[in-house]
Amino acid sequence: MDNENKSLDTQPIENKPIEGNYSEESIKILEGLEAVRKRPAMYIGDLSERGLHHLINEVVDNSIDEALAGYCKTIVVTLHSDGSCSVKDDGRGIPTGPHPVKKISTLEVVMCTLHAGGKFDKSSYKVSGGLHGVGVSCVNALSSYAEAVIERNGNIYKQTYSEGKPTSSVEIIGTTDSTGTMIRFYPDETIFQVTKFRFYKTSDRLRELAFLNPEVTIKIIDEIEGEEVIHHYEGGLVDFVKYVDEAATVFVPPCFVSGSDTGGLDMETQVDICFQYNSGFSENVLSYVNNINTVEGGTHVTGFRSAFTRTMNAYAASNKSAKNQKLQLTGDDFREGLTAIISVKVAEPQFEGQTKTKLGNSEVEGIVRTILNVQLSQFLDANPAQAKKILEKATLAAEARIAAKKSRELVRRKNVLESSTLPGKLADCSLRTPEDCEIYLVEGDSAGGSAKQGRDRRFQAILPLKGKILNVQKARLTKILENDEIRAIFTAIGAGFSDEFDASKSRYGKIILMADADIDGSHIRTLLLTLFFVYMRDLIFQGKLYIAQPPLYKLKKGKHEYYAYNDQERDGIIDRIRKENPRAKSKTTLGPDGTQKVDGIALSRFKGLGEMNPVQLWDTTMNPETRTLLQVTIEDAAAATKIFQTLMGDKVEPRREFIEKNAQYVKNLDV
Ligand code: 0RA
Repeated sequence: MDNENKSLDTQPIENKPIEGNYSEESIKILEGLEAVRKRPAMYIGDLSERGLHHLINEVVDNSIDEALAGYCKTIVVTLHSDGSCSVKDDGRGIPTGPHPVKKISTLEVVMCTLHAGGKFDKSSYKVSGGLHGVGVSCVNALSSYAEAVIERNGNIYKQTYSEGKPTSSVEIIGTTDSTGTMIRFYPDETIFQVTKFRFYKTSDRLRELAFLNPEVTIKIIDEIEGEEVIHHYEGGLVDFVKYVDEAATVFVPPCFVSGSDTGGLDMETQVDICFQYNSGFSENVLSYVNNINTVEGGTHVTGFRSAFTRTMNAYAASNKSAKNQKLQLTGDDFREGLTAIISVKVAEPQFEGQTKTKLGNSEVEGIVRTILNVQLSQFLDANPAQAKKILEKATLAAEARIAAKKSRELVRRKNVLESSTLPGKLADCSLRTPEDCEIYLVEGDSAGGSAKQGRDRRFQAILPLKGKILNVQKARLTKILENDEIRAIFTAIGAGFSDEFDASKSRYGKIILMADADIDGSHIRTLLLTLFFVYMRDLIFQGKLYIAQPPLYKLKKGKHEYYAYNDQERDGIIDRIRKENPRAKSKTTLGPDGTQKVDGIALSRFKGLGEMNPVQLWDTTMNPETRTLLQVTIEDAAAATKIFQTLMGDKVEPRREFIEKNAQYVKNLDV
């Protein structure tokens, strides 16, 4: 996989789990962990690599809770060479004595009963929790084998499990001076599509947790790769903001705001915010509730935005320079080049929205607003030089916005008499039902031409793009709107722009990026992904963005043609043909056109999309019956933001380092 797909993740859509097949016979009440094994996707989202890594998050979240309660300092996550994962913490240890209600060991209740993962004492509330917050018992249920080792009361206790059921009682296996919990699990190979843990995937989430919880130290050991890393950030959100903006030019250093309030309810809501400005033009706001990335925002983000705009405007009004007197600065103006992290800890979070990542608690909006209003105006008063820089930046943004509006109005007026404003280069499809339609954004006019001829024009539209599109990370709105290629993309999709963008209005159900499998193609894909990430992110969240996978090789033996999408497939096809033709002598010859012949098999490498004729392009890359599409998903918004800042930001050195570090991904693509 190439580097651009690392955190803005892609997965083959064929492997998507089929969820909730509620035939009549399956409607019966399932009790306990059997339910988890029968419908695993309902509990952990899916059974792909993502679901697999959720297992680690679920276990770590319990240790984070223990840390937030003030009892745990260090968490060690080990990816063992036998394929298992263990999570060890130095908290109080899961109680092993009899459970007050169930009478059996509390450890067994926690490990083997659904939703029994929470704390039993009411004084502390559970603040962390994975996306699904299903607890360690689900992890146990989805493991072929698991064990818990508890250090508590001077003893070391151990219990083992298989498929979520205990295979031993809680036994004392030694004595100890320390306390803590160790849970080791072997993901069930009959349930997950993949069971190999990946270091970087594990590390990305644990780094994020370490930024959000500066009191903990999280160590990750990969026994297979021999890698080891310690995440501990004393600076918390300040370090987080610096990390995200590492490749950007920062001109207002981090401002940290922190406080808590009950908002008139029983429990305190803790608010931590950190922001800084870089010389770029996009807004990067990452928000968290109880360590969960709230990609759909919610009341905490609303509170942040309104307080930010209000306080900034109030300051601008009382510190008017001659220039900005005439300008009305908007929230957008203040958010150009802003990187901010908002982290709140809420006792009883209500999650709403399509993906349950939008905070609904109404009291939180006011709590965030009040804390930010007070502390942000204190910051501005105490740092007049920084405040001036922010105002200057916002003023420039406002001027550009007004100029952009004027040119947009001009464009609109010009088009009044035209019935259709679709771009001339677009070969649209004939169907008008978006969910059935797809658009290919194709690199280069020649590939665009082949695609236009090869497509099924009923439901496939083609938009050829000329050369490299504009890097939206480095350009201001006005310039972006002046760019023909980008305008063509926006008008073809037809879902609006910027503030008015509404992904549900997309004219196509699938937007498919199709570029060559070489360095240039990879760069174009990254630029396009950046455009979608920054300006059309909801299309990604709604699962509408895809990457086409053209083959790398064509093999021909007699009348038969085969396509291979990687070296492994190519070798597999050669082996198969050889087995079917056992008498063929092993020899290699070179054809006149440079085509290699191995045992009479003509092997050619596709250098680019343009090399395929329309029929080949249809067969290999566009025919829904035979093609492979990678769906673009944002699994880790923080990591994705960081990657785009690095790849597209203005500092060269971090970009070079990043590409070198991820060279193996780049290489896979270019071999
Ligand atoms: C229930 C009660 C107490 C601690 C825990 C669970 C606990 C769970 C996990 C899971 C991973 N690490 C953990 N550490 C602690 C409180 C026990 C007490 O009052 O001593």
